Amino acid sequence: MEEILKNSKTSSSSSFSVLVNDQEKMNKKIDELIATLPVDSEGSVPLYQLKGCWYPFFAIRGNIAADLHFQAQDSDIFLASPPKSGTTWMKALIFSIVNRNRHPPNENPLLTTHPQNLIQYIEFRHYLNGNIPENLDQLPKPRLFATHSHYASLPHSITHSSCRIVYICRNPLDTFVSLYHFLRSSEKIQQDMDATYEKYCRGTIHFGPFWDNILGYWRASLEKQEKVLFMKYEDLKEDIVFEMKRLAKFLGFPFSVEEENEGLVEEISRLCSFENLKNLEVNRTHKPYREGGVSANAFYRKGEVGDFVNHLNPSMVENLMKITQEKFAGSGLVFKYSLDKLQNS
Ligand code: PAP
Repeated sequence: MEEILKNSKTSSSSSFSVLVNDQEKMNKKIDELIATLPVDSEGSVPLYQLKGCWYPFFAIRGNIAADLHFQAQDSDIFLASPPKSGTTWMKALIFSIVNRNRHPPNENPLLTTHPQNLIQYIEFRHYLNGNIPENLDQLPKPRLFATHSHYASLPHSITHSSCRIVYICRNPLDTFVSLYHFLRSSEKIQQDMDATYEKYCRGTIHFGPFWDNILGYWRASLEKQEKVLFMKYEDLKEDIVFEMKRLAKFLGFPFSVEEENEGLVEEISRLCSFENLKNLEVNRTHKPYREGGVSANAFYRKGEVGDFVNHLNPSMVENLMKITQEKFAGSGLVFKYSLDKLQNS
């Protein structure tokens, strides 16, 4: 993709931006590139592999378009995650922390807006189907975006600017169980647990392989601490106040001593908690959270660490733990599988 980007820059007689701002030329480039990509058609939706990441059909065009067109600003904040890792929670937290002076907790738009609509995915909302968005410059600063892309396949401008990336992930067992339930409800196809499990283990799953998605951001967070903050769902569950302070500091919106003394951190944590969000009218409805989207309540299921024990048999657990151990060997990465018992991956 960067090759195309380079070629675009040199072959355009006028300018790079003229070339990539033209929707027709963009579509042509996207089509050309997609035709060269490996495809997996075994699952409920076709997946395309780009730079190691398996994109579902509804995200591949957008990712390429964003790579060719998106201009990151240094103040931008990106939330990155593998699907079903706590993204909705983090969207609520980041939005509330960054906008707390504009929107105090009792007037927070979260009370009436689904978190998924407050921070939108770059590859399948802003650049959906490869369409160039018109309104990105009008978004309030700092602009907030989300992505499920791997670090290696992020749009070029994101990795090559000083914008910040917060990454959230979760142990592979709970992530798989959450994904399985979500695919069942969102793709309205009877998903077979064994077949979905096989695909998950093979890596040919939405934005997989799961382990590569995580390792890319893990390594980037070690190399560029000011750019990438690496967070885990289980840590948030264990000590939300500590993790929120860490997050706010990284984002450049640290809580002041006065705010901490007033209990603002706890107040925002309660607003964004699973129990509170799940029960708000905007989130508990079966109606789509946006036109053509899945039910608003599909993003809230159990919100627990360790729920995998209720869904996976021992051999599935053992196998996934073994793969995880092999993939993360030497990386220093460990996950918690329940909150009272730490098991290293
Ligand atoms: P996405 O990738 O489609 O955006 P994402 O929000 O990352 O989904 O994951 C959904 C999971 O987060 C669900 O987990 P479960 O299936 O194991 O229950 C969902 O319940 C959980 N979740 C959503 N909101 C919260 C929250 N405020 N606190 C904790 N967990 C949450």
